[in-house]
Amino acid sequence: MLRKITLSIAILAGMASLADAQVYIDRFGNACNENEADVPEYTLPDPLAKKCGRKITTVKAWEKKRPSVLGIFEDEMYGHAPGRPEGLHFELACPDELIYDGKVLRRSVRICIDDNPEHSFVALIHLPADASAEHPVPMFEGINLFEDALTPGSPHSYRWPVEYICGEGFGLATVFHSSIEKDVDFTKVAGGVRDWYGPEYDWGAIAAWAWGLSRVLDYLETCPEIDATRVAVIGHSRGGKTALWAGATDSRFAMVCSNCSGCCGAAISRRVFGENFKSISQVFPYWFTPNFYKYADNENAFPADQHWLAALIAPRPLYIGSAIEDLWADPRGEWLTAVNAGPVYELYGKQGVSGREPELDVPDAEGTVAYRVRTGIHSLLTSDWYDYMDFAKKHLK
Ligand code: GTR
Repeated sequence: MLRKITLSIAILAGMASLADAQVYIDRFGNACNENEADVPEYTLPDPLAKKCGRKITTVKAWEKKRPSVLGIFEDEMYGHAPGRPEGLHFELACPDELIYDGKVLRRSVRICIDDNPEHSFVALIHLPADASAEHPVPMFEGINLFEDALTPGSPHSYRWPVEYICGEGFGLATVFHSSIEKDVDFTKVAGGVRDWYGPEYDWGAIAAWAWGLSRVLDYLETCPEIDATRVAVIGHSRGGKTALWAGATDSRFAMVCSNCSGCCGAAISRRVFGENFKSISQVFPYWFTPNFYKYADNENAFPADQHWLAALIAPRPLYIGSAIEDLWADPRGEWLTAVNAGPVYELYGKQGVSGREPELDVPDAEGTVAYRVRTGIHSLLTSDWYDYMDFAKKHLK
């Protein structure tokens, strides 16, 4: 691997001034800049700018513009997804069981799109065993990138610390992403939801995964022991991009947590730092609508930037988490998204991030938008959950 990582000791200021030349060459030979000094000059488009040049100053005017903002991301990045299928129904895939010394109830639910048994995927639901209709629990929900990650003792189980989450009074719903849509080019491997729906829709895999999360939420709404008005959608990396898009497209998600989501997630694209449009659209073309490819090497032509995506989540709580060594996901660009989504939150009388330069391992979480950059690499750690949980307890309890 040609990645040359230099860990600056002055890491904090370092978010602004990683001095050493760093370039990552992806497998298509694209050079991706990881040197702050080489970030090009750019002008961020203002989500509150009106066509006439004046500025949006009211919630009403923003909500009038909001569908067109959503439309930009549908048309140009993630693609259009169908709505809730008419034939949607749910079946228990196996009897509920109690795990973790009886403290956690585990349920496997088959989410069936229609009457074809192959058109279905399984969601795993974990609930505090004492969840009840009298005391319905709030939830976290997200796509799971490793099929075994919810198996106690698996090497990936640290990503979803079920016992901790349920011990805090929250439930957790996960779906293995590839059971909704394969994480490979569907023109080469069929059998995912985009294949079931056919070419009528131009959605990429991220939109398909987000759509799947909405269908799981449809199920959660049927459970009296779950409070479906308090569901936080969470995800790491491609799962973080998916969580942001799910939160943008489905306002039933009451909170969004994006962990190390990077390019086409929480990172400002115009910085062209770390993974960029050219690289992501060549390495992962099937994540996006084909219309997106024209922006390869042309981030400035995109009619929005990722803070507009974050703004689509307003006024709901949003937590953007980065890792300082995860230059590929551009921690500083993720922070700038949190900062620049702020004015839309302020329209609703909500506070964005403080605007202080990020301090390593210190959450900036007093507002409705939170940001934190932690020590370490690209990962969703159990310790990340502590910060997301604090935020969820503040906003969803
Ligand atoms: C990387 C990809 C990122 C991120 C990550 C992941 O290879 O370049 O955009 O999504 O995968 O999902 O783990």
